[in-house]
Amino acid sequence: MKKATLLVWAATTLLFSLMDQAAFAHGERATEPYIRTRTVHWYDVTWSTDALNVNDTVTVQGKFHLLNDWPDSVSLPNLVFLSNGSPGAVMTRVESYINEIPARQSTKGLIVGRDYDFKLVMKARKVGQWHLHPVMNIHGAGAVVGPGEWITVSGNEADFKDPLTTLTGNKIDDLQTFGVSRVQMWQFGFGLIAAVWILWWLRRPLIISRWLVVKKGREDLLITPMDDKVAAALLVLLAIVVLVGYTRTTSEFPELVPLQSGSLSTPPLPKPPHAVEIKFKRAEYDVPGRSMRLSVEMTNTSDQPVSVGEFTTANLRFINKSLPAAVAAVSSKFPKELVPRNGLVIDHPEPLAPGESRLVNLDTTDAAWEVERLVSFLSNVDSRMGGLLFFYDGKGNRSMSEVYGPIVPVFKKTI
Ligand SMILES: [Cu+2]
Repeated sequence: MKKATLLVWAATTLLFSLMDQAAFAHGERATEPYIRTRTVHWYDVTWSTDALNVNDTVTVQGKFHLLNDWPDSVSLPNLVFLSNGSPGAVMTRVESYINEIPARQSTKGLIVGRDYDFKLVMKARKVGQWHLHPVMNIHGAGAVVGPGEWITVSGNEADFKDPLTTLTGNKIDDLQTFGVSRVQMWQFGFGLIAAVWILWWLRRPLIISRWLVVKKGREDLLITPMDDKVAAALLVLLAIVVLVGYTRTTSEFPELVPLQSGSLSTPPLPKPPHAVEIKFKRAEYDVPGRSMRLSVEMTNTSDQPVSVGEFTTANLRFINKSLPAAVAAVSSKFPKELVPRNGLVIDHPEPLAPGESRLVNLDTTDAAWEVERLVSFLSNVDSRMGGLLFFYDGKGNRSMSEVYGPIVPVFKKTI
């Protein structure tokens, strides 16, 4: 007995010591890799600041590309909602846009293969350090989380205010508390009526005695004339409450706008510059080496020599460190954990001349593949990878190409 008690105590202590660890992430790595690598590719994402006070705003903006190799098992982006990923209501979303069109409602008809820009304005509410991501919710597919940055909020939470002036000029001091007492009054009022009604019946002998009465065929004893009177009075009372409540509310707020549903639509951005045609040859993931290797044939269709600068997938940015334009494209403020240290290694790094075709092997080796839980593409029924390649010409102009195809797991290097 004593042994068992000790065991329970030890197990409980262990469990609580594990639970005590603070949760730093909020599921951004939980989405299946085939969704993170082959649907929404976020790029050029910036955060206007990483430290702010309560009531200050931070703007998250950038672009996203919808990959042509959209998985069959994922719903197409026919209806999407732009949102933010942060641990709870630590910030309030005050504005959101897709292609500069307000995105407070859902947006319909996004086109696979095209690009859009987005902007989120978030107002700090709770003091702390919060990981802030843009998120695209796709109807039927779920949330695709963009890159996250740690934002430090300081100040006094009690100072947080969310004021608003309505279309009719009514000034609301704080949306957090507006109308709350009215809602509570209605909930409490109806709760009280319900409680009185239940107590009216509960005060009498209950189940067994009533069952015996029914068994003896004397249902007439179950409901007294007084019950009928109380029921009628309650009915009249409820009708009066609803009627008076409705009349008073409509006279106090004569102009009401119902909650808005429906959806918006926007044409995609003009196609970004495209200088290089990609012919996918082969991709492998080297399990012990934690390395994703790609073999592609690149053809330069532009009139300028271009070089590979960056490969991006699932918010990871593999940078060709031998190309200054590519290195310069990564802001010093961009989250370091999303820029793998080993970068992108190219076996033929010399610029691709106009019209030239070349077979190029790209190597991305980093523990990030494991850390970001991207290697389960090896056990998917549809083992494919996808991403974006950025190219730079001599003048620093950037162009973009998609790359995607099947991937095979290997245990020693074959590319
Ligand atoms: Cu996060």
